[in-house]
Amino acid sequence: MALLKILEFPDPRLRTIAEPVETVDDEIKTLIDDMFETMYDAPGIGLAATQVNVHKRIVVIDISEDKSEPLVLINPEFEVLTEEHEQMQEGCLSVPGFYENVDRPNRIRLKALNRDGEPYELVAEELLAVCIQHELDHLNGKLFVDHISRLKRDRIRTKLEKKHKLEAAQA
Ligand code: QAP
Ligand code: CO
Repeated sequence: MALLKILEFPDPRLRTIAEPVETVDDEIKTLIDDMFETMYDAPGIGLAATQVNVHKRIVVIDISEDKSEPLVLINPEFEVLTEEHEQMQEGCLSVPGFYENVDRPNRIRLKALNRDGEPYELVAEELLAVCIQHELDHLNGKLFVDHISRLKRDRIRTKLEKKHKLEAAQA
């Protein structure tokens, strides 16, 4: 197992559109295991392969308190099941230290493949629904900061660019 390096906003590689997985082989399974280790270490509740600079349609999620509900999403798709929206404060491992409210549909149906490459479906609500939509955005090169005002996004960009300059100077 290995901890992977997480790309941070405004890294342009986060804008890459991920490619579908053709076969769930050992290489993909190792990547999934490393993504879980990286997410739990952070700690976080969701991580997309895009964030670790692998541009394949793979997401890992665990919204439980005790790492007991790992969810693997390969080639995920969702449909919105309600007009109702949820406003939730979102964060992101690729936007460390910043949290903003985002509006999203609060009930969706997910279709994906699991770690064994088998198809499954589930209906998700509230935090899980929000988390799935947030992570699927990553696979399409989108970030939660794209859902907030330009002013807020630009402030976050400036602060993170400063942090990255400091980190580079210390390296
Ligand atoms: C996406 O985000 C999410 O800023 C997953 O310093 C978040 O796991 C969906 C994290 C909230 C819905 C609601 C963020 C860790 C983790 C940080 C995460 C940080 C350390 C974010
Ligand atoms: Co994120």
